[in-house]
Amino acid sequence: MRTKLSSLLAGIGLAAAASMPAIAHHAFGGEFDPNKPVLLKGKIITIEWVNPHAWIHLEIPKADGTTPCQYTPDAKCEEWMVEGGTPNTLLRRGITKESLAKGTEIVVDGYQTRDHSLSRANGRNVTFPDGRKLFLGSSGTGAPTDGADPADAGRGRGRGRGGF
Ligand SMILES: [Cu+2]
Repeated sequence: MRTKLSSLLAGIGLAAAASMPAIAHHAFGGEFDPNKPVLLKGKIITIEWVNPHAWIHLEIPKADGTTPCQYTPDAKCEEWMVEGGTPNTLLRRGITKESLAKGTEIVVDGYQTRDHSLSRANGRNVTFPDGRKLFLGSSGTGAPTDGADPADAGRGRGRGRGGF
């Protein structure tokens, strides 16, 4: 009986998890700084294609970079981690593992973490070498309505993007 009950409970737990909306994870403001927009141009070192967020690791060539770049010969780089939406939402927008292949140079604009010492950001848009610009973020997290998220269209724009 005990076994039956616990497997029943486990089943209910799984069903609840599966029906939870994808946007129910963390709020933007808890982790990221809406007043600290960043523009990152670099090559993809690796991606973590995992829920609830895909993470893109980029190497950014920097004069004072700490590690040798993998894709830019004779240069030093700084590694940045960029948070995107779930792999599923990215796929629906046309962002695939293949388009994020290692060594691909992309431009990402987003917002840095509240802890400015971390090289970490919430991605808004990604621009690919062929010029395609796609929304990289999660919808409904409370991120600034900066025009990046097509789902914000009906709500109008909030604050501007400052420098860019
Ligand atoms: Cu989240």
